[in-house]
Amino acid sequence: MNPGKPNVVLILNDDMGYSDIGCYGGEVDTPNLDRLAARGLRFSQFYNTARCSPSRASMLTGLHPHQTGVGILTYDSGPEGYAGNLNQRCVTIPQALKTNGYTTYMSGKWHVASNLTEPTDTWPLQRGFDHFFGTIIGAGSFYDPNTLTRGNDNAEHEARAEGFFYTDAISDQAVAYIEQHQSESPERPFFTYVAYTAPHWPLHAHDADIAKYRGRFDKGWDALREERLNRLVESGLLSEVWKLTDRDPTQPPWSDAEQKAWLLRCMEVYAAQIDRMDQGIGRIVAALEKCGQLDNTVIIFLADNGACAEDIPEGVTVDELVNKLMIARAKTRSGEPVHFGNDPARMPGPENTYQSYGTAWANLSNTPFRLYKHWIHEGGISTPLIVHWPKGIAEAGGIRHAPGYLPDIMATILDLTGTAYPASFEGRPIEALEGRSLVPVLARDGLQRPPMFWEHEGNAAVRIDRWKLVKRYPQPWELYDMEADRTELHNLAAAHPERVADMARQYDAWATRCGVIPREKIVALMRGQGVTRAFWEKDE
Ligand SMILES: [Ca+2]
Repeated sequence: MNPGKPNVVLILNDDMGYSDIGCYGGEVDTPNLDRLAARGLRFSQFYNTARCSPSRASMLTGLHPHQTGVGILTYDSGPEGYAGNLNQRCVTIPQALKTNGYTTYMSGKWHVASNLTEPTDTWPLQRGFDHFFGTIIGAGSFYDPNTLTRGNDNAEHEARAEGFFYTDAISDQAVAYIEQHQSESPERPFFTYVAYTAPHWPLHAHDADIAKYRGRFDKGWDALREERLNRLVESGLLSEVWKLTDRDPTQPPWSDAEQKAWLLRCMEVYAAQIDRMDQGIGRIVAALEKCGQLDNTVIIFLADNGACAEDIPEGVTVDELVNKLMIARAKTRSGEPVHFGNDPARMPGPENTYQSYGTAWANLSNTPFRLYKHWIHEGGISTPLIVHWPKGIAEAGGIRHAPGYLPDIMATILDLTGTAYPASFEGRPIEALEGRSLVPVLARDGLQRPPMFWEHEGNAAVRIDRWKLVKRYPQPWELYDMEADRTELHNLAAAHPERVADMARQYDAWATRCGVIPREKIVALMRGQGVTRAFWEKDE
C-alpha cells in the first residue's frame, strides 16, 4: 500500500433519476450506497451532461464533451461534425494517473468510441486502462450484451456462461481486479472505473429482485412524487421553499392510468436493476475492506444523466436496433424470439423482453424536477454524488450544496492523488482542464464557483451563482433563480432582459470556444450519413 496516494474507485451508473436511491429519498433499497453516504458526503447540486456518451467523455477527460469529439453520441457525423470518438486533444483520468504510478482497471460500459467491433485508439486499453472488461456500445441486453470485450478482444461468448447477467459481471470483475491488484502489486495505488449500465433500458432483472418490489410502488406516481420530495427536504438535500413540479403534462393521474399491473411491473423491474447494482457495490466495498484498502480508497458514485422517458421502440425499427445500432439481440441465447416494445400484454424482466418504463415513472425518478435525459433542465442533469473516503473526509453523513459538474471529477481525482494535468501528452498538445477540484469542498461547503455551461442537441444552459439560463430546443432562453426556485417553475426571463442578454453572451462565447456545433447543422450532417430516425430527433 502506498500511504501517500489514495486508490480511487469511480462508479458511474446509467439513466438513473435524482431521487431513486434510498439516501436521495427513493423507494429502492440501496443499503450499500446509503452506508457510503452515511460515512461520507452527499452533494445536492451535482450535474452531469444529460446523455450517456457526452457525460462519459466529459467525466473521463475533465473537458466539455464537444472538445473531445463526442458532442452527441458515438456516431461519426463527418469532418464538419463530431467524430463520435475521443480525439487526441484530450487525456483521460487513467492516462494521467498512469504517469503518477497508478495501475488502472475498468469494468463496464465504455461508449466513447465510434468503432464498435475493431479495437481503435479510442478503446479503453489505448486510452489509459491496463485492464478492461465490458461493452463498447451504449446499451443492450443484460443477459447477452453486444460488443462484450475483454482487453481488445471480443468476449461475447462469456455471456453464454450459466447465470450470466451483465450487472453482476461488472461487479464481479471489479472485485476480481481489486483482489488481483492486492496479490500482484499491493505497493502501487490503483484506479478502478466501474461503469454500470443499470438501470438503462431494456428492463431486465432477476426474478428474486423484482419480487422484492411487489407492492412498493402501488400508491402510484402522484403520491410517491410527494413522498420523495418530503424525504429530500427532511434529509436536508433540498430546500423546503422549492415546490414540486406538476406531473408531466403528457401523463395521466395515477388514478386514471390503465394497465396498472404492467405499469407497476415496469417500475418494479427498474428498481430491481438498481438494487442489483447496489448489491454489487456492496461486494466491491467488501473486497476493499478485506484487502485493507477501504480507508485509503476514495469511492465516488454518480449517474451519467437523468431518468429516461424514451419509449421502446421510438422511431427505430427492430432491424435497426439489432443490426445497425447493435443494442439488442433478435433472439435469446436459447433461440427464443425477443419481443420488442412496451406491450402491456407482456411483463418485462426476462431475456425475451425489451422494454422501458416510460415517461410517468421517469417523472417520478427525477422528483421534484422536470424533464429528462437529453434536456438541461434539472431533471436531465441532476445526479446524486456520493464521496466516501474514511482517511480523508472527517465528516460522516455530511451534505454539500456546492454546485459542481462532470469536468470537476477529473480535476478532483488529480488533486486528491497529487497528479499533474499535462499540457501535452505523448507529444500532442492537450486542451486546458475545464474542471475545478472539489477537494476544498470536501472539507467545507462553499457555493462560489466559476460559471458552468452545458449543451446537448441544442438544449443548453449556463449557471452563474444563483442564476440559471436554460433553453429547451427550439424554444427561447428561460431564466431561473436557483436559490428561490430550483424546480424551475417561475421563468424570470421577461423581468431580467439585461441579465438574460449577458448570460446568453457568455454562453455564446463558451459554445464558440468549445466547438459546439449547432443542432440544425448536426441534423443535416446525420441525415447525410443515412441516420434519419435516431432517438435524438424525437422533438423535431
Ligand atoms: Ca445514460
